[in-house]
Amino acid sequence: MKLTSRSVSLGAIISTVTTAALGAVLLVSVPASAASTLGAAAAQSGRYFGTAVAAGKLNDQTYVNILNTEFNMVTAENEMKWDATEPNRGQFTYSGGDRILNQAVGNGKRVRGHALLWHQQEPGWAQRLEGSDLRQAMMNHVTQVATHYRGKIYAWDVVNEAFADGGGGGRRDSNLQRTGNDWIEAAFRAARAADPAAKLCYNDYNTDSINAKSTGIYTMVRDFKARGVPIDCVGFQSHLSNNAPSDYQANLQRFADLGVEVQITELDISGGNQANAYGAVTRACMAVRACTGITVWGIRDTDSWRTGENPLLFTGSGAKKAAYTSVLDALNAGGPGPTTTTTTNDPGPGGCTASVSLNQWNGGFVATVKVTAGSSVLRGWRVTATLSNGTITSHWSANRSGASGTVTFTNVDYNGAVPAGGSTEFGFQGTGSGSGLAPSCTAA
Ligand code: G2I
Repeated sequence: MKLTSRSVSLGAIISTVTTAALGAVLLVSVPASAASTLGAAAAQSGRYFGTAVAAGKLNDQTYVNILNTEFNMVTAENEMKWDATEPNRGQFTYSGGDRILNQAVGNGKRVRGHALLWHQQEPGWAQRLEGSDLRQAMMNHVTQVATHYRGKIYAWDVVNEAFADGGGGGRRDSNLQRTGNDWIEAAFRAARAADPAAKLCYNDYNTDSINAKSTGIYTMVRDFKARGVPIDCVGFQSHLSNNAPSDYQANLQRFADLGVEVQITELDISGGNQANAYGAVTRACMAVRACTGITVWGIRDTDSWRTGENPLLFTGSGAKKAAYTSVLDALNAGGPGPTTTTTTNDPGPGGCTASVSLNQWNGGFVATVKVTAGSSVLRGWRVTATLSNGTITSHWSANRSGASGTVTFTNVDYNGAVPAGGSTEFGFQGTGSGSGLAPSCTAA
């Protein structure tokens, strides 16, 4: 018997208790209190729930109210794309992207960056380039935009939609691809160098089942992991019709087993039993530990790029649809999530605390450590952490000494100063287990 706390009345639970055998009752898990918003419900298992946002709608009160209440991750629908951020070669404009980022951060949300390189929405000047001139422009674009947003982006879609549809499982032809097959890894390396704290994702559509296209991407990710190309996550856009494919979860899981996070990045579903399909997608993510969050591609049906298909969670007037309830229930039902452990010491004036968010998979892990200043400004910091069964293979936004046992991290030049009560993050990746890190922070 499966109970979801929102759909079962107290009377029904009591009658279950009085009529069922005790052993059966103990198997039933009813959360003490179910969360009432998508973001809070996802956060219970260490996940996020996000939406695409259009800067032009940030004056619409209904839109902003739903955004601020329900979501804790934001993607700029168009404003961080190449045509928006570099309309003329070497001239960067961040007004739309910054507006979305500032609105999100000001309301306690994180931001997914979308997208550094994509064959669509290239500015006209880039569409006319080829070869080494284009390659130089592409890498400069990645470096400039990732540097502008350095330290502020949770995850970047570094490369979007580079694989072809149809049976071959190969790359899509584009002027980007014609600069050489290594353009994707070159972009990931440039993005890592520019913003070492951002998770770096490959993002695509029609990859929601085990098919030739998703397998082509799977093979690329496996190769990147084997050769140390910095990739942290794969985005599954999930623009679906009718249903989630029956092997949706299995497909997410096979990527997770490569040691990357998986994220559902642009979810919308038209036709069929929409509430059921949304529930199935959400449950699939919840069942995959490395599935760190879900983003829907817009708030109300009238905000969707799929005009007339009503593929989202809110009606045009902002009312919650059946699909909303189905997603909320699935998030509240829980599932194994990215684990988060927190240790604190008493910082006192001038002191600091450290907490770690750990994404562990079979054979490896990524740890993100948050350093928080006490009641006065920090001028520098030192964090020690213990790796009893793991070895660090790479790290970012800190200096490191040691790779296993007691490992010490100190700030780099750009993140040593932390305002009173403020925080900064660094991270590392390793093989084996990252459990028991118990980081502790001292001012340096
Ligand atoms: O096409 C759906 C999505 C597929 N994956 C990548 C996403 O970035 C993509 O998003 C859509 C936006 O939702 C649309 O809003 O990307 C489209 C561009 O390919 C966006 O459409 C564009 C229109 O084509 C432009 O004419 C318009 O100026 O939106 C622009 C801003 O409203």
